Parts: sequence; C-alpha cells; structure tokens
Amino acid sequence: MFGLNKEINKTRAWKHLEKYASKIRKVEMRDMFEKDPKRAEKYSINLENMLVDFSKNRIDEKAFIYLQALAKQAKVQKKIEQMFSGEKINITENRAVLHIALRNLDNTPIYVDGKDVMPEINRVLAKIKDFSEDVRLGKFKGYTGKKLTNIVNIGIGGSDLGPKMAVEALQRYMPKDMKCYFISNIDGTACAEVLNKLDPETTLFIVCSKTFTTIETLTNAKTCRKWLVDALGEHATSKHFVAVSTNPKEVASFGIDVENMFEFWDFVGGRYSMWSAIGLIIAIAVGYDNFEKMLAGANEMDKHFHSAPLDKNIPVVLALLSIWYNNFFGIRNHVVVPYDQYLTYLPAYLQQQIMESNGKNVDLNNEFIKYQTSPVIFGGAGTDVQHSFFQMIHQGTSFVPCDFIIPAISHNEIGEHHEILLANILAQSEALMKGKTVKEAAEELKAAGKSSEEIKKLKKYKSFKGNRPSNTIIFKKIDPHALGMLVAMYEHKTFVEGIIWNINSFDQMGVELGKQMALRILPELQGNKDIANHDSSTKALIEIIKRLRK
Ligand code: G6Q
Repeated sequence: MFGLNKEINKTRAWKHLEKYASKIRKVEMRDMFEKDPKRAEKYSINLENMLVDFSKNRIDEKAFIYLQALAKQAKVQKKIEQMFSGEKINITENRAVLHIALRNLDNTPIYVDGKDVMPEINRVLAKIKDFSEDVRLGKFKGYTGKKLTNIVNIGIGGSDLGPKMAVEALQRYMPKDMKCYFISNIDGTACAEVLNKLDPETTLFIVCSKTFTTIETLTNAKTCRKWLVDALGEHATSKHFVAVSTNPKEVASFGIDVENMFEFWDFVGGRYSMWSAIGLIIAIAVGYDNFEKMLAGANEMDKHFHSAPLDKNIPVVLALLSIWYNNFFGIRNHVVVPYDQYLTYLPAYLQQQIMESNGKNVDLNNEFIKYQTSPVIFGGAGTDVQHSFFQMIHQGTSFVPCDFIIPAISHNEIGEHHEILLANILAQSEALMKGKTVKEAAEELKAAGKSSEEIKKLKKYKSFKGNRPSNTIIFKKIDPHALGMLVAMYEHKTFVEGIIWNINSFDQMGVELGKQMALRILPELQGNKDIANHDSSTKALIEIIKRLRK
C-alpha cells in the first residue's frame, strides 16, 4: 500500500506541531535573529551556485525538529526512493512517475514493469538533438526551401506552460533571427494574433499533446494546418508540422506523419514534461547543448533530493515550511516572486505544477481529507509586484509566505539596474521579517518633522506587524543549469508536500472533468439539442448566448 496507515493529522508528530505552533506564534523573528547571530548560517542550504536561505521563517530548533519528525512519520525518504525506483506511485492511473528519468544523464537503468526506460529516453533525446540542430542550422528547411525561423508551440496546460516559461527564461540564448510563439487558448484570438505575425514559408508548428485528444490543441492545430495548406498546399505539411505525443495513432489520424513525431511516455505527467520532447521548442530555441545543461541542472537537484538528509534537503525543507504555515497557522496562500524579468512566467508555471498536483481532497487510502492541502499560489516578477499586491503582503490581516528568487548577476548588467533590483529584494524580505512597531513609526514621523497631531493620526497606518516569513533563493545567474535546478526543486517540493498530505500528486481528475464538460455543452450551443437537463442558470446562459450570437 502506498498510503499512510494512519491519518497524518492524527499522528503524534502532527499533534506536537499543533501545540508548538501555538507557542511559536507569540515569538518574533526579529528577536530570534537578535538572540542567535548564527541563525542565517544555521537555516541555509548551499548547493553548487545556489543558496536557499530559510532563516526568515517562524521556526526555531524545536519546530524544525518536529517538522522533520513529521516527514519521518510520513515516510518521506521511503517514498522518494519509490519514485526514483520506478514504482507505480500514481495509484489512480497505475503509472510510475519518472520525470527524473528524463534527466538521468548518468544513464543508470530505471525499470518499469521489468523494462529499463533509459534506452527509449536516450533514443528520443538523440532525435531531439538531431532535429533541433537541423532546424537551427537550416538543414531542415520549409517546403519552399527557406530556413524555419518562426517556431510555434501548440499545446495547453502541461504541454504549454513549462516550455513557454523556459523559452522566456532562456531567451538570451536564442539566435537573433529566431522567434518562438505559443498558442494554447481555444479562444480564436490566440491563434489569429500569432498567425497574423507569421510567414508560412518560415514557420514550424510543434503540436504538443500527451493524449492528442485535447480539444483546444487539436482545434488550434487544425486551424494552423489549414492556414499553412491554404498558403503552400497539402504537400507542405510534412515540412512544417511535427508532433509530440504518447499517442501515435491519434497523431497519424490528425494528419501528421509519425516519422515527424517525438514520443514520450505515460510515466511522464503533463506538468512534469518540459524535460521530455515537450521541451522540443526549448531545444530548438536555445540549442541542444543548453537544453542538456538544463537537464543537468535538474539532475543535480534530483541527486541532492535523493541523497541529502532531511534537514539539509532543499525540497524537503521548503515543503515542510509550506506545510508549517498551511496546516499549523491556517495560511491559505503562498507567493512566488522572481526578481528576474526572464522568470516572468515562473509563477504561472508553478500555479499549475503545485495546485494541479496537490489541490486534492481524497487521500491515498481512498478517504476524504479533513485537513488543508494545496495553498493558493500566486506571484509575479519583482519589482513590478511591489507596486501592486505587496500592500497585502506587508499589511494584510494575515501573512503570506514568500519565495524570493534572485540571480546575483543579471544577463543585462546595465548601469545600476541590477544593484537597485537586488537592493529592493533584500529590503523587502528584511522589512517583512522585522516590521515596524507603532512606536518606531511614531519616532520616524517625529524625525520627519510631523506635528504630534499628525503623528497620532498616522502612526498606526505607518506601522507594519512584521514577523512575515520568506525564503530567499539565490543563484549566481539564471542560466540553463540554474533553471533546471530551480524547476526540479519545486517539482520535488510539491512531491514532498503530497507525501505528507498522503495524496497522489500525479493525477488531475479536476482538469479532466473540465475536458468532458465542455464536450457535453458544445452540441447544445451549436444546434437545437435539448438543454432541459441543465440547472436554470446554465440553461438561461446557453439561451442568451445563442440569442446574442444570432
Ligand atoms: C498536466 C495536465 C494538463 C495537460 C493538458 C494538456 O499535468 O494533465 O494540464 O497537460 O490538459 O493535455 P495533453 O497534453 O494531453 O493535450
């Protein structure tokens, strides 16, 4: 059995944490820092060119030990082992979970049903290498002999968010004459606005769909195919369309030659698939060498995750801290703020990775869960977000744990820009931790020459409760290797949270429900099919839309 034999919230470790949280709630982080000059050193983990400082969290030695006890109670290390050894830990779909195999550059065998998966993975990697190099060098040309310089990824969810985030993050590694586009939304605008910018002769479409049955992707691919065929004729498609999928039958019936198909496997979940052929656009955009460096970065994090003890294990520690606030302080949110313009799409990517994985309410023992699982994830690039939702982060009625991600060196060291950016992030995390008491606010106002009446009126508004936790994750530079480490870090953090919540982080019944529901309403919107089965609101909405569209 993969599930825990006791509900996690009934265990001794959980009870200890509950009790201890009520004690530590009264403790101020600023006092903990004052008392212990070694706090930053104690609560930081170094890995390569990466440092995770988690000292600005509401923990002390005891809390940290209790959190590790919770991880032990949930058998975190055993379950990590099960994932790495190819066990079918995705129990609702009866699948292994092996995104780690996609970046297993040491090539150690990993078995599923007695078969080593590495030879197949290596075969597809070699195909990605050849094809991406041929496109970049102009050896694989368009139908009319022109170089393919516009690369369009058609996919949605896991077949879009990862590659889109990575291509944006690594755009500095792209050749100047290449442009990448992403079409995901079924809204015709998404397709139209991209196609308007393109020349069919220089455009390569990559249709990414694990199942090759997703209505958004197939509809977008059909529209793009028609656009190409109208311009260049049916024979041109084999030079302008490739597919990435686990489903050769559907690829062929869509009209893409399976020779032009890049395979992946059901042991790779959609949201964990950017390391597979779903990352083809990344390899084309930044070059296979850089794609491989990204895999190497992820592999580095995998090895660390697999072998580091709980208290020195970055994904484990981040997961425990997230659980600390989520389950013992009643906090419902978590914010991710990369201070790097290139990581603009990271929060959107993580929203899927974390919430689709852990937004679950049935445990591995097939029981409804009585405790909180995934927090709501949101975020955006700093410093932009400092001028929007940071008001709530600083002065909202409850706190929001933050992850701050910073490169010490920018790809664009222009004047003072990066130093100002760095100063901002450091100031934020310090201010969140320390806060400003009403007395301090009053003193500041006095020093600024305000009258005592003004001071009385403003001092509370200008005060900050502080004691607001954050993790600071520093890289030397966001290069392909660092990006691989960062993304794998979050993948594993999510997995550990799922282990402790005793859930399957690798299925997505909620997303599948959405896919079925739209298919039921579509014929009702299009024709005269009886709509009596719906509730009165849905029925009225269908009728109004039909009337408005006449
Ligand atoms: C990811 C989810 C989901 C999926 C999309 C697209 O883990 O399963 O986001 O990636 O629904 O599915 P296809 O790749 O099958 O088109």
